[in-house]
This record gives sequence, structure tokens and C-alpha cells, in this order.
Amino acid sequence: ATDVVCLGESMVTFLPSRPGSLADVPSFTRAIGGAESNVACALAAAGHRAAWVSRVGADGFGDHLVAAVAAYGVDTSAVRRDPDRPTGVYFRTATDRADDAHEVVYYRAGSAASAMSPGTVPPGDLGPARVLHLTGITAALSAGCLALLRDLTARRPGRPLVSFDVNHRAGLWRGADPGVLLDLARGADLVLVGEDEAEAAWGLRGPAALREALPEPAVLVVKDGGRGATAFARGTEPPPRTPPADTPAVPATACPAPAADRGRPAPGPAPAPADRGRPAPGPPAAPRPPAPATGPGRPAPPASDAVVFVPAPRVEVVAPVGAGDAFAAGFLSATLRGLDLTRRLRHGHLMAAAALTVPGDLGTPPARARADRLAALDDAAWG
Ligand code: KDG
Repeated sequence: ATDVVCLGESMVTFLPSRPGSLADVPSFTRAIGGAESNVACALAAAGHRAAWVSRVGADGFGDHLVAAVAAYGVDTSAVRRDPDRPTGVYFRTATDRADDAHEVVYYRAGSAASAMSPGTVPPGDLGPARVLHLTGITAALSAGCLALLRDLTARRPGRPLVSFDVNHRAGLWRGADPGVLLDLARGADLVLVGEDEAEAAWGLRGPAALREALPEPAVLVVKDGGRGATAFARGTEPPPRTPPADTPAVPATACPAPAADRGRPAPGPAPAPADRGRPAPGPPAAPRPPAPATGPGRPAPPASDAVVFVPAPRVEVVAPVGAGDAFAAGFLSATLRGLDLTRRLRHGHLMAAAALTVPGDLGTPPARARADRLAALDDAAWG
């Protein structure tokens, strides 16, 4: 059985040989990218059974993409080929200006994956799996892709645990309202969102405002770049569905933070559990308790949330693209293993650190034993 199915578009990625715009860079190196396949690759590298579901063209880029993702140990058997539409492509245009240091330029309109819809992805391609991982990128690709996400985030009995990374990409939403991402997030069990994207997409600032706007997901993780991440978890968090016989079951009570985590104040400024050098950008903001719900028709925000903040380790950032996917993979990996909330956040940070320190999307995650040792450091050693 599959642990995690990740559905979404992947693209052949071109990394610039030197900083510059598309007009200036003389050559590019081929790599692969795509938020959901990045998560699948990182999960497979961490020893989980991961599958990627998508569409690629019946072209050489599609051949390369499928082969490269499969080489990570990901099940690609549900990636279908479209003879009429191309595989998407994107370019990184790294500049040395701090304000737009790592932009992406997409060539994906009309791609094979953008033609996905509820009618074209057979339910059998999606499982059975313990977790279904989706992102907001898919919602921006086409009306059919948005309908597919609406369908997959509809609450229905027996569905897998639905994980949703908001992944607001401003370049894909020109003229369209990313407010729909909030509706989709409300249908998920586990939501990951960056503070910066939440402000850009919805005008919501800070973890407490986000939890107030998103009380439905059992777990909400709010990331604050290089500072750290805050997780809110309800005591009734559902376990990932149908644990296979050869992995330990995750009891329904195992996922919420242990009593010691509940309401724990934020530890001090980020230290380095590893030996890396960039100073933390400043002390992390203390997690604020969720505010009470307001307005008619909104469910009350969870009064019994565990709230945990874990600072990010300091790393020498080479390129930030892919770090959010790696964080999601680390958090999901620790969730599948039934670890407590603090360790789930720490595994997210450790995987993200691996992606931050390479030019491409995919870093080499630390071996599980090493990641477990680092995630088990006491707070003083970690933060
Ligand atoms: O998270 C990394 C992705 O953003 C990158 O690989 C490209 O999937 C991509 C996208 O749609 O932006």
C-alpha cells in the first residue's frame, strides 16, 4: 500500500549557469521541479512509499521527468501521457538583487497536466493511500484542475488524510482571486502555509489570524521563512488512514503534541543544531493563541489546540525554491511515524535545510537516524 499520493504538475526545470535574466543567461542546466513530485521524492528518500499522480506530454521532457522522479523511488505508474499537449517547462532566473533573487518563468499554459479534471483522473489512480498531498498550485492551472482540487478536498467518509500546502504562486494568479485557496484549505486535514503567502493571497497576518480563518483542519502549520514554524493541532486530529501491516499503527491520540508541548512558550532565537553559518534573521515571534471565531456560520476555532513553535536551524541558503516542499515532506514523514508535534516540525526544518543548501529543488535529506538524533535534541541544544 502507498503511504502518500502526491498529485500535481511537474515540469522540466532549467537552472541558469549564472545570475541574470532570460535575456542574459547564456546556458541552463536541466533539472526537475514541481511541488508535489518534490514532496514525493523527498518522502521516498526518507523511506516512505510515495506515488506521484499527474500528466505529462508524450515527448522527451515527459520521458525525462517520469524517469527522474522514478529514480528517487517514487511510484509513477499513474502518470499518464497526453499525446496532444506538451510537458510544462520552467526557468529559474537568478539575479544577485536581493529583492527578486530567485524568480521563476513558466512555460506551462496548455500543458498536459493543466488538462487534469475530476473526469480524467480515475479514483483508482489515487489509492488506497494513507495520505493524499495536494497544493494550491494545481488550483491555478485551469478550471478543470480547480474542480479536481474541489473534489479531492470535499469531506467524505473514508477518505485519506488530506494534506494541503497553500503554495500561492503570484505568477499563476494574475487577475484571478486566490481567495479560493482558503476554501480549499478548509477542506483539508493538514494545512501548511507561509506567513508571506497568506498575507499576499488573503491579507491575513500572523499565525493567530490564520488559525482563526482556518479552524477546520486538524493541524495547521504556519511557516515564517528562516525564523521557524508554528503548528496548531486539535486533540481530535485524525491519524493517517489505513496503516499497512508492516508499519506501526498511529493511534488517534498519538499525533497531537504531548502534554509538555501544549501552550509551550516559544524557545529563544534559532540556534544551529548543525554546523552552518547564516545568522537567524531575528528572534522568532511567540505563537499567539488562536482568537475566538467571529461571524455567523463559521465554526468556532479549536479551543483545545496544542500550539508549538519550533525555530528553524541556520543554514547557508543557496536557493529557496523547493524548501517548502521539503518541509512538507519532513512534517508528513514524521506524521506517518506518529511523532509528536515538536518533532514533526523539526523533521520539516531538517528536510528544508537540505533543500535550501542546493541550487535545484531537491536536496539530499539527512539519513533517518541522524534526523532522529537532531530532532530529539533538547530545546536548549536545538533552540
Ligand atoms: O515548490 C517548488 C515549486 O514551486 C517549483 O518546483 C515549481 O512547481 C512549481 C511551481 O508550480 O511553481
